[in-house]
Amino acid sequence: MSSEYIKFEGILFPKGYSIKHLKFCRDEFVVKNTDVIVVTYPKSGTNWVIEIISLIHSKGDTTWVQSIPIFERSPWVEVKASQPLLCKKEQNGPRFYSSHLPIWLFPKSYFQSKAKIIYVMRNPKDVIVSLYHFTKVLKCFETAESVSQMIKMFSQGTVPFGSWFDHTCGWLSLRGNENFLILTYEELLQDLWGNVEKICHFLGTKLKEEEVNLVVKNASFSAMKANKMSNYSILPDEIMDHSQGSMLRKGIAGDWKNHFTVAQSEAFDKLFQERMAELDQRLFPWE
Ligand code: PPS
Repeated sequence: MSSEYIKFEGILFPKGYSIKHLKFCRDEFVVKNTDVIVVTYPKSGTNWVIEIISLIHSKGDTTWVQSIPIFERSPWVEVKASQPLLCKKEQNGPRFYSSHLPIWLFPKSYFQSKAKIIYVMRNPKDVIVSLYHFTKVLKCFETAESVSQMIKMFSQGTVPFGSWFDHTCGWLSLRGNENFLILTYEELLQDLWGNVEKICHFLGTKLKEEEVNLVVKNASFSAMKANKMSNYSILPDEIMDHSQGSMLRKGIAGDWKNHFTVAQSEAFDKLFQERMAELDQRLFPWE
């Protein structure tokens, strides 16, 4: 499965990524104090949080989210094609961008900045399922033959962006920093309203109650699925095979129960315990 990926510093990246750009991104990209960055391991709720911060920025108004593609509102810093968007003169508030990079490949300048990072985590078993389905859709990912194969590759870290365990442990080392907010996909599902308020507080944005209501309504799974600027349907067939599924697939917690056998689940739980034992388990509020 990994033969067509590129490798940088031992981490696999999808086809089309550039090692030169990944080096530039780590060593030379200049993070600004005013930047707001959504950082995630893939399939953890990145686009959901981008939609939420876009809507917070426009106080719940949908003009921006319905006119500009989500990947232009918050471009991927590790993708070379994003550079012109990231270098655009700052307009109307902070620069938003996203990243799946592990902390050790992230722009070094961030660590001397006051930029804000929102780190989103999700039950890795649901990440596996989401990733398994998405490998059939996104053409720069190599299609996984089965959930079983995906569990194996994921457990070994031989998937794009490397090991979930290393990614999560690396970024969680920043917990407690005032410019670092941790969210989980499961908590967003349970209480979107409360989490929108939490994000507003983190960003220093004050919204009226009716504006928070609009953010919640317009960032719902159904609203995003219906918005062609947020659902990736505008990407050409060379990039995404829309006949195989979509970015907004199910949008639920616990879909792993429909895909894992009992033995697979137990083995993964054991691995999770081994790799994450030293961290406070309350950081991982999922079943
Ligand atoms: S990516 O490709 O890594 O950027 O994907 P990412 O955005 O991180 O994660 C995709 C999953 O997030 C779900 N999603 C949502 N769930 C609930 N509500 C909303 N609004 C929402 N938006 C995106 C999306 O459906 C993917 O999860 P699965 O389990 O595949 O449905």
